[in-house]
Amino acid sequence: MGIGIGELKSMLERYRKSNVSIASHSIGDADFIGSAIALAEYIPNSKIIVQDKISANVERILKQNGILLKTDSSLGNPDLIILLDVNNFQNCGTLQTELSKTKKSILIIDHHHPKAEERENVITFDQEEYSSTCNIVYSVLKELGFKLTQKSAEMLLIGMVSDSAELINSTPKTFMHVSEILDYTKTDYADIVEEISYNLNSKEREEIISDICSSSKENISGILILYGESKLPAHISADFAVKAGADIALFYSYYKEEISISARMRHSTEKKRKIHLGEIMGKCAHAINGTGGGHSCAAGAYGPKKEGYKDFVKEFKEMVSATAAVL
Ligand SMILES: [Mn+2]
Repeated sequence: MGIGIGELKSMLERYRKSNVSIASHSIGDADFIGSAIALAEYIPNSKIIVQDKISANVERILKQNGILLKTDSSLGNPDLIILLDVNNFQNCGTLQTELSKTKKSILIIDHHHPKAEERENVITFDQEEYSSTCNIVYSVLKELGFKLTQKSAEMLLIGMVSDSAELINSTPKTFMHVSEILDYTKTDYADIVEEISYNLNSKEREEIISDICSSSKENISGILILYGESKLPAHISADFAVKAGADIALFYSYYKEEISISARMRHSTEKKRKIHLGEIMGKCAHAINGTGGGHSCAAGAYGPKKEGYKDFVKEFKEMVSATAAVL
């Protein structure tokens, strides 16, 4: 069942004193963590669920802000499950099975289409007029008259700015909320942008440039794909490759005993081709015996089977080429 902001407000009010588990897609990003921290402040008996890991960049941001985030890896036995920044169970990594089976009430708060799980126990707030989940959570907490701490408001701001690619993919609400929080926290916008950027030193930037130069480049029906190894975390090379001109970038790096693969895509490519990287990464993840998922333009996968990367790329390219063929 779909609801509007008024119903979302009364639902949160109703569950304020309840036990709530707040979860999200696999490899939580700044939008999930920002909105989860703010919501957890409103609902004291809540816990934030991270089923696998949060992105390296968000870990760094938390550390820089001195936020020690307490998380749990399983849903437990809550009165309500809130899913933030995701509108289906497939993208929820290892939580997928549990979410599909549970009879507990699930509230989805998201800003992505196409939507969404249609089940008896699922209530959905999913509106694209918000450019991030942080914008939705900010709106509803404002409606509730809840005063956030400075730190939580800043985390919401970071989520809003990073999810909108520094306000490029924005709506009128994005600008209104960002300006209100900047005013409330007395933060400089430039500091926030710097905080979410990677802060790379010259050696690291040299590595990125060399990884992008030595990556494979293929043009599939007008879509320029770059793929290869990244010595830094893969999402950094993928981000830079898109900034350098790739339509889609797919990079891998080794992380402990795993291979971690990141995909990024230009927003104009998403609009023209209707490609959803999160779905594709989820489908290809079996090649590395792992899991994958994420957003339409930013997604990841990881798994233990390092030698599966070639098969992963092959399938990935086939799926991209299949979407192009439909046009
Ligand atoms: Mn988001």
